[in-house]
Amino acid sequence: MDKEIFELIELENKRQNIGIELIASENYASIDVRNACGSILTNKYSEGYPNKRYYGGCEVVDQIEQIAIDRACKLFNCKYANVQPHSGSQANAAAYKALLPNGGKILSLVLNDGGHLTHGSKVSFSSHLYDFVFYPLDKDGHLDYNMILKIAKEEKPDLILSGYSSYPYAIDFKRIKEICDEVNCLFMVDMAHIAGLIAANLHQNPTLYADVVTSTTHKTLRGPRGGLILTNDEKMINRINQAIFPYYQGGPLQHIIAGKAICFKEALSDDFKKYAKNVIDNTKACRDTLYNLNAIVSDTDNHLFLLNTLHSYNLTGLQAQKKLEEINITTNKNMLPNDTLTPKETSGLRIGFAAVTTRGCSNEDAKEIAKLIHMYLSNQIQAKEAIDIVEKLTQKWKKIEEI
Ligand code: DSN
Repeated sequence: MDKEIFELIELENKRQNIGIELIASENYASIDVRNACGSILTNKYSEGYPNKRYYGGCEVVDQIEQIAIDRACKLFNCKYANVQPHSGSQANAAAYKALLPNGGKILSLVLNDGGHLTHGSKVSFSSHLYDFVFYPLDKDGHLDYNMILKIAKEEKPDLILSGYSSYPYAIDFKRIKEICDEVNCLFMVDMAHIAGLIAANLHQNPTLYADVVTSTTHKTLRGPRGGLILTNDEKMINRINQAIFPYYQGGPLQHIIAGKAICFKEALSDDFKKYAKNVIDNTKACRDTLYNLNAIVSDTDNHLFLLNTLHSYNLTGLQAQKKLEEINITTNKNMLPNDTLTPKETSGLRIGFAAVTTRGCSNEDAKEIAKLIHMYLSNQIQAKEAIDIVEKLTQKWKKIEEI
């Protein structure tokens, strides 16, 4: 046994159990998902796709991958899926390649307003391979569809990209599709953050409108760490498949694909629908409590909201993140719309309830967490007392290894 590593895994297990996890992109996969991901499937090479492999001995993994594809299509009500992307970034790279084989112009959200690195950041492959132009949020932090239309008419992009990393409101994909039709361009959605809410029919489904939809499987969807691509267009799925393998990736991770298949089955259940509703209710309860305590917060329609720590507590996002870590609450610093600080500091935090709701966080617990965050960031409570409250809450909830 490699004691060094297994002791560290045990330490991380302890950290996850004693902490309140409010990073909006994290969650806890079920024991079935984790067992599949830790299974002997990791031993198998299977470059290619079901029944079209470059290796022998793929008859079993062919079935696993086909089940994952079929369940993904059922869950998101679409015709074709590629379940091989190792991550959301790989999924986005392949989607761009399939949509714009010769490069082109992509209209995407200003990154500081909630876009992702692969949505045109200077430090990501995306801005090196494609010509990105951007639309901003309005002064209240909402999408302004008329503004998107105006910019699209000026810029004439080949593709409009929607789906964000820190946008707390519902997205009208139908409206963006109308804009795409008006300016005659393609439409792509990266639904990674809200995939679980879409699966539970609590958000408009982008597969009805977009040419290609990408996602991760480990955020609100609560599966293994990995990516996913969906489309209703037969020509497009062929291009997507080629863009994943052999263009960007080699051997698929069949142990993770098995975990994705299990996650899709779990997400089709009534229990998952209740879970996703609780995520939204808990997020709103925490946000409303902070608002009533006079903190400056965005509103929320989904699994996350933004807390302006600079103007609420005179702390940068980085300082607030570090301070909450002292009492075992994990969040991440996040740029706010029109932020005046750098991405390394930021003016606020992104707070999400997907993970703690999986452990059994109730609406009352969510309100208590809000009060605790407020009191600790405004120095009204000592660390020792705050840690005791965190411990009481987490001890009531499910242990990570029992999920
Ligand atoms: N890093 C993820 C997030 O935290 O939102 C996006 O990939």
